Amino acid sequence: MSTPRRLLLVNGPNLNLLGTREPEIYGRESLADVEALVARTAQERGYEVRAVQSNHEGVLIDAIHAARTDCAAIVINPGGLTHTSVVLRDALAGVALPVAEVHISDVYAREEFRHHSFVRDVAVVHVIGEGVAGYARAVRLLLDVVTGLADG
Ligand code: CA2
Repeated sequence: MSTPRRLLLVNGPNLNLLGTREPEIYGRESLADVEALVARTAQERGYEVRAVQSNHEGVLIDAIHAARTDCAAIVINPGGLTHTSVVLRDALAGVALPVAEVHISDVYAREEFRHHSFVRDVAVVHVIGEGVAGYARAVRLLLDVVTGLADG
């Protein structure tokens, strides 16, 4: 079966608030801006995007499971679940798709509790602290991986 030309974009809890508060940390762009940027960047390479944001862990898990059959890869900013969720990590490992982990802020320059990521070693691409533009770089790097897998 050929690889689907679709990416899943997952944004975790509180990222619906992007652009409304803490611009010094997260910038001024909204979640809609992020989703449009990712769609545009994927489109350049002939991929479409299914975007999900939720404040509920189970909704994110279900979206990740659904991607197993119809997406080529997953771009995820898990928000605070990065630092707490074995469940999210297990879901990503379980679907065995290539994953890009994105963080808008430089988590390593912030509080100690943000330095650990449960997702880090199930992701093949990591883009940390590059602002919203980091999502576009993550898409490009991830599609390089996907294309390499398809060719190999
Ligand atoms: O830097 C990132 O992208 C984070 O994943 C964002 C999470 C944080 O818990 C991680 O440590 C790093 C928080 C997302 C909350 O986003 C907001 C945006 C604007 C206003 C309030 C919250």
